Amino acid sequence: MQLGIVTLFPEMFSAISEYGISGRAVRSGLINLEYFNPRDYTTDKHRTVDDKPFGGGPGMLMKTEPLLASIQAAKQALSQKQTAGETAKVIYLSPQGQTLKQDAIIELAQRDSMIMLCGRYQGIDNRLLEREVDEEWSLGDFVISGGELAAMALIDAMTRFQAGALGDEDSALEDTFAKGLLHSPEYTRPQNIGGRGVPEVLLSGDHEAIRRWRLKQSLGITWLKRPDLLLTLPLEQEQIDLLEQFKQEHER
Ligand code: 9D3
Repeated sequence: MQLGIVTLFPEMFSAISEYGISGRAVRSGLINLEYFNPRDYTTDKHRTVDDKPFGGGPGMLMKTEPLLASIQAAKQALSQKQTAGETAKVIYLSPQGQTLKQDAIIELAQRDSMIMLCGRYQGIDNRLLEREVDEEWSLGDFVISGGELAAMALIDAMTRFQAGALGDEDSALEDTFAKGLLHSPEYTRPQNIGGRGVPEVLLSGDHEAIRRWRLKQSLGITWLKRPDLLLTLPLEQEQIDLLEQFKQEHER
């Protein structure tokens, strides 16, 4: 997957390009990151990347010409690497975008390339957005200071769906949310922590009993912590029965 990233702070992306699963995917060439810094496309002595909003008010906007030039450079660079017809869409990370959910991540992760536009300051001239942006995505209803952390979260989440990015022990589709439920609790050594043991079934070696216990915990914890997730999820009869058992045990 080829990613063009338009950002004033390319160094921030070392958080994903140098560490963990995404770091390995970048080192192995599964993910290719190319940065386009508007500061490199300035023409004035001070390399200015911000500008005042028409109409006044606090704060600055991103300066338009260097931003446009960096988007154009990203489009050109990605089109040269493109094998088939699919052209890279421009994705704008913004609090006004659609909220990213796991189903959107799975769809986005299938693409060969995209350009991510990371905003800073109070934002970007609306005409540039209308002309250049194909899709707008948000992390959720809270304020962060720019698009970079959102782009990194998106890249990390998409990397998990690139064939060969995960080890055998880790499956993107088995993950929390992939099945629509929260995960059951996990335990490791030591077997006793401050007088608290490990649920006996996990020590039993009875794989079918363990599967049912984990499924019951998943359903119960989802019911307790994220009941909204259960409202639209079609449950099989086994799941209905296990959740009913959990609720009865929870009452006592
Ligand atoms: C508080 C400032 N806001 C009113 C003037 C506007 C505003 C401008 C720039 C709010 C946030 C930002 C920077 N945020 C992002 O670029 C961003 C973001 C976010 O803030 N929340 C959730 N997802 C995202 S994706 C990009």
